[in-house]
Amino acid sequence: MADLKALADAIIKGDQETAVEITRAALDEGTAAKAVLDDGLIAGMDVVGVRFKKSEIYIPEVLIAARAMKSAVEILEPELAKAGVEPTGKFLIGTVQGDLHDIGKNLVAMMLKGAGFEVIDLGVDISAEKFVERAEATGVQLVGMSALLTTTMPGMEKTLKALRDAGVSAKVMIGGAPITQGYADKIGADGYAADAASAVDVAKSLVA
Ligand code: B1M
Repeated sequence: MADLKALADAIIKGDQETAVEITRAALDEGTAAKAVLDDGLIAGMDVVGVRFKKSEIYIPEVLIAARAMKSAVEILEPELAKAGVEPTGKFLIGTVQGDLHDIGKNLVAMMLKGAGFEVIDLGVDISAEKFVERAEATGVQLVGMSALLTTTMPGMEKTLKALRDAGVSAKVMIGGAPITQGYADKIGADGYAADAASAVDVAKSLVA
């Protein structure tokens, strides 16, 4: 039986080798990729977040944990994607300008792929102009924005306005730790999701 607690501990310690090893072993013995993600990787990263907030650890430790998480997530990605069904829609996603956080955004992208969306991932620090240019060029049905900083949240409103001003008809959904349904309503976004799993439900409902 895979030790997902040990996996969470490996993420907390930033032990990339052990995180990758346990992730592979868990998949080999048939543990569901979603359980490895939720009970191992995300559980570990949650602890990292709490410790960072309390200043018990600092940015280098967080970066090392993030690197371990990224390597393990890369192993999980094909398994999560396999759970997908038919192509559901085209989804453009990125982290807004000034914001370099991408772990959550990558998870959302991965879950969307798993649910059958074709995902175009723009990466981090994406300007409103870039979102508009790529949305127009790709003809996506959905544009998703992620923000992890209260200081970069206004980039969502700016991007949404730029998309509307340019006549882009794609539905827009937003998410990230500081984002709420209230904020989504305030700026006029079509959808909000608190986590990667509900992002899939919201995206599906928006293209239905
Ligand atoms: Co940063 N950081 N960070 N950081 N960091 C936070 C966000 C912070 C809350 C930590 C804290 O103080 N407790 C804080 C923000 C405070 C605030 O604004 N209120 C913070 C800060 C201050 C900073 C810096 C300013 C620190 C500094 O330099 N002084 C700096 C900013 C850099 C920048 O972006 N310009 C910074 C830097 C970094 C690192 C580079 C070290 C690293 C990022 C590495 C990377 O992403 N590649 C990092 C990390 C790792 C964190 C924490 C610890 C973890 C974030 C994370 O990956 N969580 C974070 C504390 C925390 O959140 N607990 C913190 C795991 C991830 C799975 O969750 O991203 O929330 P999350 O995604 C979820 C949902 O939000 C949702 O689904 C995801 C999966 O379930 N979701 C969506 C996300 N996007 C969505 C989009 C959707 C739908 C749902 O639709 C499109």
